[in-house]
Amino acid sequence: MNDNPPKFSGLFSTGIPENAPIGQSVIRITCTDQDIQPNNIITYSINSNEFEIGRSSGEITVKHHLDRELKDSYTLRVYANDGSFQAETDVVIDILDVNDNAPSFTQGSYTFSLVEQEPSGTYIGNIHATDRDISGPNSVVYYRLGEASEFFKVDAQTGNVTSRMVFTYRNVTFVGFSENIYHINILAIDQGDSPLQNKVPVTIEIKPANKHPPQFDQPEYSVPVAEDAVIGQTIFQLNARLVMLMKCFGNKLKNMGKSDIFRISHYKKSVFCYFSVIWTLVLMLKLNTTSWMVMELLISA
Ligand SMILES: [Ca+2]
Ligand SMILES: [Ca+2]
Ligand SMILES: [Ca+2]
Ligand SMILES: [Ca+2]
Repeated sequence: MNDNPPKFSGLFSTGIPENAPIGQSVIRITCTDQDIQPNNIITYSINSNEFEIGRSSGEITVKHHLDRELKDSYTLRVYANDGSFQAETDVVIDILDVNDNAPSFTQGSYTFSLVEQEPSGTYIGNIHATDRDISGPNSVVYYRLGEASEFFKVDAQTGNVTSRMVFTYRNVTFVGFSENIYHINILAIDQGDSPLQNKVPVTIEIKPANKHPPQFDQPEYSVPVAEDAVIGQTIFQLNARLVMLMKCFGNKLKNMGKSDIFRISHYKKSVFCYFSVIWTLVLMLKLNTTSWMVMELLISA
């Protein structure tokens, strides 16, 4: 007579590599039942998409491809049935990492610039790659140049790109002249047993040095304004040399003061042979000296 339920013969847990093929054995579940046949014949079952169990063998096998980067552990409910009684237990299956992800750069390409005449070893930019494998050698990334270079190097750990020489900007004579542009490839390689790698193109453009940085003639200008100054009145005008330098280097004037009262403005006036714009400070509102006496505007180039 069937009066003894099946009993699992222990706790079951195991690990399996994420690249285990379909059908691979994971663990064998065993039960004891003190009855005699047929009342000790156990039928096993589980509810899982990834694993299946042999109904009479109790052997759990892989049913679908696994991916540790999607799910790194399964807890399966296993049922053992002797026709009258059903016992249940949990089986923990840890998915073990395999180095199946190559490092991936945070950008598809990188573009940096370097000013000429900077010393060898100057920092140019940083490249970075990540790796989806588990922390440890499978996802520890180091960097190196795809091809040996006498011009640039990359730090294996940080991904910092630096120069190996002093560059001189070459004056371009026509559009599309690429003498000042360098192309290199940088590899990111993981440290798995079978290392995986990825490559990224890096463009470095040599820029001309700003040999004549714009300078104001005075550290500070004090300009008296009559309280009955009219709107649109020119308060202050930058000198021609400064305007020319600003135009040369593409800098913009910034009005960081009370822009609702004064406006940094420019208007056309063909005074200079190269530049037809003069930068001026123009009054925008009627002044009210009861509320303030001194106003500061910061102009930067
Ligand atoms: Ca039984
Ligand atoms: Ca994977
Ligand atoms: Ca992996
Ligand atoms: Ca990896």
